Amino acid sequence: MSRVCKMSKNVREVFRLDELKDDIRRNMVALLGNDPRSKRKFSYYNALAYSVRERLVDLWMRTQSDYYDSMAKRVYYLSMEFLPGRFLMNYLTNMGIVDECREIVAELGFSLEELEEEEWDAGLGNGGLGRLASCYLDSMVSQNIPGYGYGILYDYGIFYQSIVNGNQEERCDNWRRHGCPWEITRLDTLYEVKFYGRSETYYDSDGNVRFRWVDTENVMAMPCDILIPGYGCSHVSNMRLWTAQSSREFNLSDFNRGDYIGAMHGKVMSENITKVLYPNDQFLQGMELRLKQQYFLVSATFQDILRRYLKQHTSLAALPEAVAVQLNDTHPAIAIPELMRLLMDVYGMGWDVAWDICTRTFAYTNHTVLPEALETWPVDLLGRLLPRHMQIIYEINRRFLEGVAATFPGDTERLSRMSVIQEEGGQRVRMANLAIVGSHTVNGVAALHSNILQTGLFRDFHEYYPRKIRNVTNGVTPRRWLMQCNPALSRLITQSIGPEWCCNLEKLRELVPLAEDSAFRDAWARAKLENKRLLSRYVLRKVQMGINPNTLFDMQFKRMHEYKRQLLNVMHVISLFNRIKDNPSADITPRTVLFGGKAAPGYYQAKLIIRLINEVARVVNADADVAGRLRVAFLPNYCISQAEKVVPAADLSEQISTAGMEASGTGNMKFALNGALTIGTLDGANVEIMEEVGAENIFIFGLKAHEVAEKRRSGYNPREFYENDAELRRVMDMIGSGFFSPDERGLFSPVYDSLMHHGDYYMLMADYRPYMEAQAAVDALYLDQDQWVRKSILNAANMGKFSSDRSVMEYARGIWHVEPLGK
Ligand code: F58
Repeated sequence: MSRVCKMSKNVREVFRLDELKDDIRRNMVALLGNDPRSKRKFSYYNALAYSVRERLVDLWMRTQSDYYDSMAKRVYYLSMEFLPGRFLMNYLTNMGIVDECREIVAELGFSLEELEEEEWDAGLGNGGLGRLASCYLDSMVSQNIPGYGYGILYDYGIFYQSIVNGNQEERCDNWRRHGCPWEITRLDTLYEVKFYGRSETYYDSDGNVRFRWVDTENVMAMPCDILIPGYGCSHVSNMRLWTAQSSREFNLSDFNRGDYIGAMHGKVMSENITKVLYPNDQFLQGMELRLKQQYFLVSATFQDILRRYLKQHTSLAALPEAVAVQLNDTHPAIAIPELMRLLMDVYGMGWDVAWDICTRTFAYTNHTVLPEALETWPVDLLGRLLPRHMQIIYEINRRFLEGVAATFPGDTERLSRMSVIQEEGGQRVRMANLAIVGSHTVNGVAALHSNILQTGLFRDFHEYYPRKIRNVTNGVTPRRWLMQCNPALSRLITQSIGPEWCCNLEKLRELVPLAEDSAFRDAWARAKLENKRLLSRYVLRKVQMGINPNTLFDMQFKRMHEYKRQLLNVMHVISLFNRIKDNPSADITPRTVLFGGKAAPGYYQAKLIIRLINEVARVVNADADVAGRLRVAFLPNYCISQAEKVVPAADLSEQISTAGMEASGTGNMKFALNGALTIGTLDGANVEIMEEVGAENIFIFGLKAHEVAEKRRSGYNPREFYENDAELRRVMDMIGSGFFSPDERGLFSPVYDSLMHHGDYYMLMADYRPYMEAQAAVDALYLDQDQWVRKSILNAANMGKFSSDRSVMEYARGIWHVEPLGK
């Protein structure tokens, strides 16, 4: 922290702020070829971005030589997804120059906010898993842990969602169409990535059998770096994202044969690898291109890691002492056979030595227990695309099962459950099993989730490797998710307890006594109201709808998925509507219910729920009896920059997944950190949020994870709830009968049927009444603003645990075995 404060004192000098205005003008001309007298916001945003970035390059090079000189152990975070969102404000925040920059930009005739809005989000991920990776990069570099992100630079990130006649429509997210000032393309670094071909045996000079991978089709990987400044900028790291380039000789042979179009086709096909992010959340499509993307990331990354390592080491034997690789879910798990291949086939090691190095290098984080999201690849496909890897996987499995059989003699059922190869329904490679076997540590992302891994999904593995499966509860970076997104509240907090909280979130606890101070409560309420006003303006701009900042802002923003139960929220909205219609003079707490989230393009039921939200909104918002008491809106294209507007303005955060299904959740943390009260089930990290903020400051309802499991076992009958609850019955009948879709009566039958006729897998019917009761408690409390604000303060004050700084330190000490540099 002392370093941070020192930096902010002489920030003008360090970042040459006196020259910033001239640099912006210079970049307008020299880099962008624009007339500085033009008032184009986009040009000025770019000129500012380049001028900010160039101030970090020096610090970044210094950081890299620090790491090199100290021979520090490095952490590589391998992820198919990163969700950094926008960079400009994050750079300025972490450099500590937001206010200074605002002044300079004003002198040029702009507001910082309007230039900020010119930036497109880098949406290189689907949701929580990708955003977590970005929070972890921020926390690693801010705490001087030598870490790098490795991922893919997709040309098209997560699709742009628009709502047309109530339906989701997807448009391609051509986010770099007008360039991206943050990326530093390394045109001179290229690695060759191989595909297809076959594995050939030969004898080396000592007469040993060896393997080589031949007759391959090759694609080149080119890196593009994006700098990641730590808070206070004592260190600057980077994420390295790969793009696919066609290989030259591949084309040349075709060109020489005179087949120009054929050669161009090959070029286009190979460059397709990094074209587009797969938009599925919690569902894996077994497409060949997806597996290609995974191996492309892994192969390029390991060439880069080993090149860097071999600059300072003569033997690979000490790799695990110098390198820790964290696999962000199983998506990069093909890295395990890849490292084995490199160590054996390229560097000549024997199996046992190579395997020991491998298992001491990798650790794997699991983010889901949903069966449809667990990756398996058909053996045929994997064997065709990566023949040598398939051989290695078989050998890993053979040796592994030998060990299991020795520990559990005669237990063939167990062998087939634990095998890396699934036999039933055509042979497939189970990537989770491979990742567990090839890693030294496996972690879940919240206490409940890790417990479910140990006792449920990975139980056999937990019995076999009793210390391998552990927990590291997720966290979010307080820099972006409080300091940057919520200046009003941050200012108040800093005035009250000093600035240290943003690097030591536990400090927020000093706010606890202030919850009893009515002047502080007023200031807190004013900050919230200011944020609600800002959001109201945004909503008006986006969906042309006026919302009243003095109503309770009830928010559910996350990917659309049945297990997240946006439908349960809608059922509550419909119930409120009915209550108002039945008794128009009833005294009810005015609410604005806001939704946002993307549905996977092929996920029919999730898309239908978006439509339902919009149709319910249409009916509710047009009703004169309801006016002023209930409003509903769906904000299109939920993304990081939208989250930064939504999160600070929430009163109530909806975290209502079926217990046992949300691994952790991180939106829950962001909302509570910004003073929203949570209504939620005992699922994922909600359990730990309750422990931290106190059961009296959160609205917990519904079945617990073990009760959901028991109900599934003993037979769950959703109709029972329908028959015994008139209010629920009425809601269901309205959905089923076409009340919200008068022109197409059967439109929402699939929604009705999923609950009434297809078993209500996510148990909405069972949780409806408890949810309604919890919502009634919310209404009552909101009427007592003093108590509400008190609890809002206590929520934020007790969120210290959920800083990603804490999570990253747990990984560093317990899994990666690295210490912050300079300590
Ligand atoms: C999410 N997973 C979990 N997966 O659902 C959430 O509970 C958790 O907080 C978060 O990870 C971080 O740990 C998630 O976002 C994906 O998006 C995958 C993308 C690739 C296909 C499979 C799902």
